[in-house]
Amino acid sequence: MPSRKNTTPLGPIRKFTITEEKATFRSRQGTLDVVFLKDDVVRLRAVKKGQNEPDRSFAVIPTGWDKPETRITVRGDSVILATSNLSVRISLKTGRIRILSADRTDLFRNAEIAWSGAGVGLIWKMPKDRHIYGTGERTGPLDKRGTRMAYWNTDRSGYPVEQDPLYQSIPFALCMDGPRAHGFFFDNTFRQDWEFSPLGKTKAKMTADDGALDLYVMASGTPSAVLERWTELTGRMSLPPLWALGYQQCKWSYYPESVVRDIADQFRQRSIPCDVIYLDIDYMDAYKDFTWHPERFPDPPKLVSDLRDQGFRTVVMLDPGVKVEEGYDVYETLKQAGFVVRNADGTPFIGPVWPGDCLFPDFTDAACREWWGKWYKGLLDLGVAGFWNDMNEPAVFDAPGHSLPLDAVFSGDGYPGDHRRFHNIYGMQMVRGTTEGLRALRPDQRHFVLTRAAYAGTQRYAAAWTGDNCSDWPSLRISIPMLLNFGLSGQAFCGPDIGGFAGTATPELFARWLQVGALYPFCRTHYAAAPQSGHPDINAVPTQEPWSYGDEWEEINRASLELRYKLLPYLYTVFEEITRTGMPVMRPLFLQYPDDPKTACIEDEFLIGSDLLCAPILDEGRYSRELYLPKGLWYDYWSGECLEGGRKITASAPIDVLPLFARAGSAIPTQDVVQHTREAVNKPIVWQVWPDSGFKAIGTLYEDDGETLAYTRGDFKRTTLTLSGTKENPETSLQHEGGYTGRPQEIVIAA
Ligand code: MIG
Repeated sequence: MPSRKNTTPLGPIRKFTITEEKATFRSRQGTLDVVFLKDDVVRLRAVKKGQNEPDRSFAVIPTGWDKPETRITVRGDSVILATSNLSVRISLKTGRIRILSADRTDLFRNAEIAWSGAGVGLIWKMPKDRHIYGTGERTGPLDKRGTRMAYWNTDRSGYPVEQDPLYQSIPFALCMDGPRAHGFFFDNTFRQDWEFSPLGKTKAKMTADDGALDLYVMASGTPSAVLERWTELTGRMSLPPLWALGYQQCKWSYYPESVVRDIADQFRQRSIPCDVIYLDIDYMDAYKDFTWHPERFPDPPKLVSDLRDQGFRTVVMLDPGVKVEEGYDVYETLKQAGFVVRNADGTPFIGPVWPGDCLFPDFTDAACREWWGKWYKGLLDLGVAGFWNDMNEPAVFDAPGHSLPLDAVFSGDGYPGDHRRFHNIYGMQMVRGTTEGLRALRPDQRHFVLTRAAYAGTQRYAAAWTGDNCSDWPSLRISIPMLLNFGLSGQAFCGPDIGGFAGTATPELFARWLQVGALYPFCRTHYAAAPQSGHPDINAVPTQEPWSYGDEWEEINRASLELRYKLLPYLYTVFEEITRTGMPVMRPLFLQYPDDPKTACIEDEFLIGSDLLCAPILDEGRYSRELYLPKGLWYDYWSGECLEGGRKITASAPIDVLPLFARAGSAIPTQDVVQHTREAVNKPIVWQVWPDSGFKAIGTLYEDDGETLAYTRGDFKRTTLTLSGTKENPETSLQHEGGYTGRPQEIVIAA
């Protein structure tokens, strides 16, 4: 929708009706429903006259919210609907909308709903100093003011740091007006385009190519409260298995079996901690899902169980395209059932991906998702621990738009539609099938699924990585704002390919990347070396394992991963927190310090949980950096030096040092280095206690069996450590909750 000129606004309201359920405003052009879902959440939904748009969402789940009390006032030519927290004012004369929070912040001012052809959009005035975050998977700056962005899941291998859009679409924004936060979500799966004028200007616009204007506005005050609402509305990740928090090693591809075994042996011989080894597409027979290459992997159960004995889990890849091949059972059953993506004329769509010509399962059909989920039985039975779903934008070779034809047809669980409507949720519905299948097959186990494509709410089914980045310094740098915005969008279990996927990392780049990568929520090295990725000889490509760069670098890389394993008890505790609150693992400073305006645009530092601050080195040849410490006292994690915050400091960062700081007043549960997560079972927890100026500190530790759902039945242990007293006479108390036994605990007080 290019400009106001070519569009038709909702316009004057000719009639309005108000019921218990909702308020409905009708104009000559369309209908607008306003529904308060909670005292601080309102939904606005507009459809064009004559448009028959099903009211259903892939993102939104039942919330259990109580319907709030709503007041209705007619004042002049306006109708005002209000709860204690939020008011929506509709001008009957113009159809324009104003949404205010209780503290009179203008969330949407002079907002106009308008249609253009099949498209729908919202144009409004935005305060000049509002910051915008979230918006899903994006390169570019942390603050999205002054940017244009699209939502259309896109496979772009070796993407440059300016690439937009990427693989995932999460049309949610977290907005900050000084310390006050609100959020909005434009729930529409068609292609969307958003544009926010730079700071200092006021134009804001979002459009979708078709469908309804379906807008949820969350006005909760603090950013953490908004994220709580947002993740109630679209769901949270469930607690991952502990091993999935360990380090993961991946390459396109490790094969044959002897290579995989050698990689595993190297990790253990060199004492470099690692929990997971990946098998990329080449483990399959002719890229056929749920098969194994007979020569490369002659005895998969033996391999997987030997790896397991060494403390490694195996994760394998599955792509959506199912090879067309007579006699191949996956293909035969899919063809027979018929739940496939179809051409406009009703014939099955066939397009090439890695296996050659493929059918594409119609994951928008519940029966298809169930069929897909059942195939995982064989892999689970032989011991495979996790699953990686790739190419699920979906990517189609040699095709216009590198995907399915726009008029391809999907069944849509009873609301059929075309590819324009279902493109952005194809990947989400694929991992939904995967995860629901795994849950049906192993109901008491936690599962790990990794996806490349997604829509809002996909964290309910899978973790995500940021696709095919590059082995260069700019790609390292943007990984920070990318992951921060990803986490603010609800996808907290995320990470990029450490070291970069395309190209070759220098030793220094890899070392610096692994240093910060050790604190990414999802910590995996991955790189492309396969002949198909343009390397004629897989053995001639420089390798990207922690030991690939010589002894000195190996020592640095080992230390990076050792830090992750030391901090695992803390990381796990932070992960458990997301499942209850929606606060991401990796947090921008403003999320913890919304009152401090200096934190608003910091995008090269971050917090892990609330107590650890990391300011990584993101440039070649740099051995110190400036960083901002929020107000309060901080400890240099390495030297224990106590530093006054609320100012910039310079940290020295020789090549083997990651600048890291602990918040005074915190207590961080750690452990001694282990080589993989299972090894930690009976090792003591070591509390690192960092007293504040009054010699107080508090921290929590969450423990459970790390594998099953027993914790949901009370089989967990939450410990709260409290420090009081004085330096000479410290007093610590440990309080426990839950029925799990837990590990022994030791306490170390810094300073
Ligand atoms: O067309 O499976 O993003 O991680 O190694 C490329 C091979 C297909 C793209 C994924 C990448 C993976 C690669 N895949």
